[in-house]
Amino acid sequence: MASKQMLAILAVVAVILPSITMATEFIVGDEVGWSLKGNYTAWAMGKVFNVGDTLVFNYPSDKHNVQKIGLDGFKACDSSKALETVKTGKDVITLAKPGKKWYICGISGHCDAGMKLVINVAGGAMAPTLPPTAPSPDSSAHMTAAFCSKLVMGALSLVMAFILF
Ligand SMILES: [Cu+2]
Repeated sequence: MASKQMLAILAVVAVILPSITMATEFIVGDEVGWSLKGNYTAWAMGKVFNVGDTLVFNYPSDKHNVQKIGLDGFKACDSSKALETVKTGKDVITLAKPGKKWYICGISGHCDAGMKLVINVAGGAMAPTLPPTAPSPDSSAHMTAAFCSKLVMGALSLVMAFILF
């Protein structure tokens, strides 16, 4: 009986946990960090970034910095267009909104040498920016359907758990 209860609990956890947004911490460049040696196109490839996740930029604070920038500034490596600059050497940036984000190193020549990162942040099921009226038919419909199916699955698992208990 004990093992059945364990299974029931596991089933509930397995279904409910993924529906809670779990923040992922991404170490930019992994062991290379934020560096002239990094290839941030390759690093970002295949990764899924969600709202609430964090980017960690590790680097010697006297060598580099991190600038959030728009597409034009990113393309031109023009640090004068930076929206925000951080330079502690261990900068943690929380991805607060979905969409494309561009980052460069603002030290002269570094962006051109490859210290530039573009990512696409996915909405996530818990995105707080759902329009209150007239939601667009496709995207929010999918989101709602996915969310509902998770709720139903969660409820079913709970019922199952109660029966087994
Ligand atoms: Cu740099």
